[in-house]
Amino acid sequence: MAFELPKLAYAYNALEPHIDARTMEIHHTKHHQAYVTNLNNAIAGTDAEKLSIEEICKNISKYPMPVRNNGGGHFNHTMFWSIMAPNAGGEPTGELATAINTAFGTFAEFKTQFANAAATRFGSGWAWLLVKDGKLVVSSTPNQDNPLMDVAEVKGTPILGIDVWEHAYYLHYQNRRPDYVSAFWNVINWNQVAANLKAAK
Ligand code: MN3
Repeated sequence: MAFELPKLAYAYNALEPHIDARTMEIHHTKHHQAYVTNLNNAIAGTDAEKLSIEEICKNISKYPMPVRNNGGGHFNHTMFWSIMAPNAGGEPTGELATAINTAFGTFAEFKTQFANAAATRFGSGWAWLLVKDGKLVVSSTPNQDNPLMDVAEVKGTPILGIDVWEHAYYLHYQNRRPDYVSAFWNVINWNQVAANLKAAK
């Protein structure tokens, strides 16, 4: 069974004005589709065709670079679409809020650390909130790597991620990555992040 581009749960313009429709459409139909197509080509006829994308990521050092780049791209974008939603943002509640406060002291401090990880990732990559040894931590990865990968500097289960490749923001924000990261807080689907936390534990 080949990997497939997931459908979005909302329209391309649903995250405006924070993320514009044109960026969403190109990002989903061109960038993510290319990762899916190239991943399927890279694993065609190999045992990896029987594995989940998570299983592939966890042993990524055993695969050639096209699987790492495109498999990471597929996992990362699938999570990215799901942790955003229209009429979202605000602050998390319940267990997720407690876990963030336990790890970072306050929600504001978490936001500072996450935004800093996103801003300081040089070139293309991702910033993450992940579960590591039962605790929440912030990290970032280059290219399409992610914390599931056995090659990651900080390994764990990601529950929230932001794409800081220029293709994620350049049409609307040009070089202003910090403005895009600020806007991202308005579209975070905390219910999905909370579900991701539950699943990770
Ligand atoms: Mn992207």
